[in-house]
Parts: sequence; structure tokens; C-alpha cells
Amino acid sequence: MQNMKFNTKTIHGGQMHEETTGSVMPPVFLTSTFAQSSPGEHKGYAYARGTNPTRTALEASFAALENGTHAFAFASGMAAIDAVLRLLKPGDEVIAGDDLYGGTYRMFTQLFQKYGLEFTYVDMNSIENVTNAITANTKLIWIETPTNPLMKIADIEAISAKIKDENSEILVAVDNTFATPYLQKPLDLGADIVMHSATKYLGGHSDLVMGALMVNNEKLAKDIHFIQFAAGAIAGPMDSFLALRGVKTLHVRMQRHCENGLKVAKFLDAHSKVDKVYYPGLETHESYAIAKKQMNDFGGMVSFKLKDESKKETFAFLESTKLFTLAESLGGVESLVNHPVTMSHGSIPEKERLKIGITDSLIRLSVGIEDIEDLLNDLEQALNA
Ligand code: P1T
Repeated sequence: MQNMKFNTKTIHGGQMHEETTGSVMPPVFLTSTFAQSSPGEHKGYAYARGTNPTRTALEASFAALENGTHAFAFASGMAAIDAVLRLLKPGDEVIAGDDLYGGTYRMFTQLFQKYGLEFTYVDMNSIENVTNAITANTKLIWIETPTNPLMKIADIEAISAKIKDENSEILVAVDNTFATPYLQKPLDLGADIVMHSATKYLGGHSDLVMGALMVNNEKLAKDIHFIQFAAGAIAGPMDSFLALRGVKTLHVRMQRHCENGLKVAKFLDAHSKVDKVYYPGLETHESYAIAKKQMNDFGGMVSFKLKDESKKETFAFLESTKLFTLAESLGGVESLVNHPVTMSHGSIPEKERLKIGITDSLIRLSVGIEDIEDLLNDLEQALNA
């Protein structure tokens, strides 16, 4: 069926009933290899690193969600980012946002810099900061929006248009993990590559680790498929099944994540013990206007700082929440609380993180889809701990 709406696509996008039995969900093909009738003659599947039918079903769903023509599922979000960087060669330059998931920053600085890639970090709140950083060697713009953990917003459409105007050779890639295609579709906004940590909202149930890339360009799809096959960091069939099951409720989960996220942000914003709240749905957010234009809603991620910035107060809060589990990760149905400095962003040197405001007192919430009253009660009691 052509032109499905998004809520239909999460369930039916790219999906067909299995041919032999009519099975509504794709079987989990727990096989590493496929029989050939003559050398090179098979039913489209030869060896499961290249393709596996359960992964194929998931990748078709992923492509549909982001309005891409192709999608690729990887063993983790980091493996997906790694695959994008493998499109480049030594001497190439990447312009990236100055606030990124700590693991992304670690991969850029501690792995790929060693192989001759150069990275420049700019505040992507301003398009000029991006264009001013372009050199003859720039090959990739790496955008995270909203950013992890400071919830900064970049205007994907404006940046992509400007880049393509000036140099169509430069790729624009967007880490869409925080927003998900429910809130924004970077390919529609002019980006070349969308990346996800599918571990988070796409999977949605904190039961798998997975990454994804989506594109709408044949050449890029061919190059990424080659990297996925040749380097081998593929998503396994069981995880593919779980992710496909998760994706089918993405729209209903996201609707509630957004409702709860806004209520939590407003609650914290009005609280006497809270200093600053980072949430793009608050009108006081520096990029509220861009967020409102670019996103259908504002998501379930909320960061904040307490007025009392002492480690003692911050840790007292982090140790006292009962429903918000203190844990790495985000995007599952259950609420989580995270301390970026010691957890998700522990690999960023103190000097670098302080420059952009990731202080010891920063707390990040992944607001789940529980009853909002219970969540607010939990935050209230932890703020008074
Ligand atoms: O964990 P993995 O599936 O490999 O994805 C890495 C990744 C990439 N991009 C963003 C925006 C992310 O948030 C992550 C993973 N983040 C966490 C584990 C975290 O707690 O922030």
C-alpha cells in the first residue's frame, strides 16, 4: 500500500506476511547460512552476515519509518556510526556538534582521529558556525538534534540546504536517536544519512542493543551495505525480531513519552530546588522556535540542574528516585535517570565538558510512559531527599 500515514507505517511499513505459512510476524531465522542448488544459485540469501530474512524485514520497516529507500541494522548504535565514518578516508574532515553522546565523541577522538580523520566541533545552534568551519577537505557534517545531554537543537533543513548550495559533495548525517522519526524525519529535511541507536526508542523496551542507518540514495546504500557486509557488525536475528516488535508501537509510546516529558519539564521548571531545565518544548529554550518548526512534538528526554550544585545534593537525588532507575541508556518504556558526568559522558575530558556546560550537577531523565502522577511524586520525594 502506497502513502501510508506514519502510525500505519510503524506497523505495516515494508512488511509482508511470510510466504510459506502466512505467518504475520517474520520467523526468527536462526541460521548462519543458506543452501545453494548450484554454486552461486540461491533464493537471495547466501550467508547471514550479508543478509538474513528477519533482518531484511526489520530493515524494510526502518527504511519506511524514515522515508528512506534503504536501511541497515547494526550490532549497536556505535557500529552504525563506525560504518558512516568508514565512508571517509584519511585526511577527510568532519564537522560535528559540540554536544554529542559521550561514546560518539570517544569514537571520533580516540579511534578515528588515529586513522587520519579530522574533527571540528561547533555549536550547531548557528548555521554560520557550521559553514565557517568548512574547508576543502570537509566531507561530513555530523548532527545530533536534540543533543545528548544538553538538548540543543540544530536546524537540519537550513544546514542541509546551505551545505548542498555550497558543496554537494559533503554528506549530512543526523543522529536521530532522541527525536525518532515520530518527531522529525531528517531525510525529508535534506539530510543524506539518518543514524539511530535503535537500543533506545526504536526498540523501546531496554531489551536489546542495536544501531541503524537509513538513506534514500542508491550509491550511498550500496556503499553502506558493502561496509556492513565487509566489516560485519550486523544486527542478529533475535534482536531484529525484538526491534521489529518494538517499532510497531513506536507512535503510541512516543505520544506518551512526549506528554510525560513536557509535564516533567514544566514540573521541574517550576520547582524551587531546580535551577535550569533543558527541554526543547519549554518556550524559554534557546531554540524553541526551531524545535517547534522542525519537530512534531518535543520528546521524552529532559535534563536539569539543581540550585544546590554540590555533589552531595546531586547524588542524594540520584540515589533516591524509586521509579526512575539510575542507569545508562534511554528511550525505553520505563523511566531512567542518568548522571552524564560519571555515566553516559564519562569519556569526555572535564575541560571539554565544562566548556559547554556539562557540569557535575547535570542530571538527565529519560521520561517513560508510566502514570505521570507517579513520576512527579517520585521526583518530588527525591528532590526532598
Ligand atoms: O549504545 P549504542 O546503541 O551503541 O548507541 C550509541 C549512541 C549513539 N547516539 C546517541 C544519541 C546515543 O544516546 C547513544 C547511546 N547513548 C547512551 C547509552 C546514553 O545513555 O546516552
